Amino acid sequence: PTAREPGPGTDYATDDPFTSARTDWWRQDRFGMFIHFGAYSQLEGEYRRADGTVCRDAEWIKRNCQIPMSEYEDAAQDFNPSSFDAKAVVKAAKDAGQRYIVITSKHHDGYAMWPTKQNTWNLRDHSSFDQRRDILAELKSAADAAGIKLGFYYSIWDWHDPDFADPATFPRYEKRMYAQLKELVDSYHPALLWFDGEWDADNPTNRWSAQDGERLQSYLHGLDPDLITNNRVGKRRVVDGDYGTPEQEIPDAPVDGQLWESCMTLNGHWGFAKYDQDWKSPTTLTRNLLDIAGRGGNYLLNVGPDKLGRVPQPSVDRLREIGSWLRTSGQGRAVYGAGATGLVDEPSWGAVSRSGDRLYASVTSWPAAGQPLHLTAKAPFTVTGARVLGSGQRVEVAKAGDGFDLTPSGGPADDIASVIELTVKPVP
Ligand code: FHN
Repeated sequence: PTAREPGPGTDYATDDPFTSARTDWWRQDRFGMFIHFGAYSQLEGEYRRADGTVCRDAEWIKRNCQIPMSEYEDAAQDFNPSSFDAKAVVKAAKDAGQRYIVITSKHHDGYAMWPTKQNTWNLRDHSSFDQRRDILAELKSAADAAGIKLGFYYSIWDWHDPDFADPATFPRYEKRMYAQLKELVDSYHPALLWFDGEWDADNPTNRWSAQDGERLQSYLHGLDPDLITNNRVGKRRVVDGDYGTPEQEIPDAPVDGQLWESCMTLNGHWGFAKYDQDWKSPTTLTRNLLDIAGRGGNYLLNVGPDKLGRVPQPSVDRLREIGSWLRTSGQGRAVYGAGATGLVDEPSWGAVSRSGDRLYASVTSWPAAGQPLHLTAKAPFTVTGARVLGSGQRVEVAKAGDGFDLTPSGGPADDIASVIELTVKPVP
């Protein structure tokens, strides 16, 4: 493989993701869109067996519904996501206030969403889609035009490649995997690679090791020194990529020694499942983002386009509402470029994040008139200013016990969360 020279000053032995210029955008942006889209989307979550019974699942439908490979391949042959509109997807992300997108280039079913040259199990060669189209290229140019970063999810685990499961043939698979990743990096210049399927606890045939992950990681850095990778490039929960990836959960406090990103679904599934209308509310989703930012993490919120490539309307609606909260009265300052405070404990009445000399207290339980919100200090600091974003409402600040009492003079500014901006000065 041809490797580019490492970027000036990039020494991966000492490069610290917490401070590296390479990860700067990722640490600032905080909020991204995950997209699960692949051959499984064609089934829209339902598989009708020969005996008439219906089995339901989303991106795991092949395995969990035990669909014979030939039948799954037949379904993929009909896959024609002709309504996939990269500009509309990017607009939905932009409207949500999401600043990066991570789309499945290949999920566990092994189906590549770009015209890979390593096999024909891909959207160009095995589908009913317009052969001139390349949705990853379309997404890349729409994202570039909108100033949004694009990354690719890539599953190491592969249900389709016959060489994957046998240790004797695994090196052949691995060679193709390296070649596919090189295609992705060279053709689309992704800002990050999001690996998955590296585990072997529940998959004994997957012998992927931490060392395999390290080798892959350094190969990728040779291809693009600026590339960011998640931790699933090696063994999960061993921090060998740039950041940890709690899934469907939010750590209940800042995580020591690790950048992290919580990935979560909007309903109960990653891939499109037509029967799942159990959508989380915009209030819950926005508050999740605030909790995550205050604990120093990122939020990767998933959409699963349908078989035609359309993002479900309930997803678009919810994303728009989160974005509208972020755009209102500069409330987005509580998220973008903000992180764990290091100064206060997380209060029961909301979330607090910090950006430089500002604390953003996002209040989800507004106090009754005249009642204070207590902030417990865990390091000494003084407060020189306080106001509610949007209303400009006066907030009285008084030293009290182990911290400060903040007493607003009126009602909440926002039903989802009202943000009190405090100007603070740590006491050395
Ligand atoms: O099995 C996958 C699942 O389908 C989905 O892609 C999630 C997203 O983080 N990751 C895996 C499970 O850890």
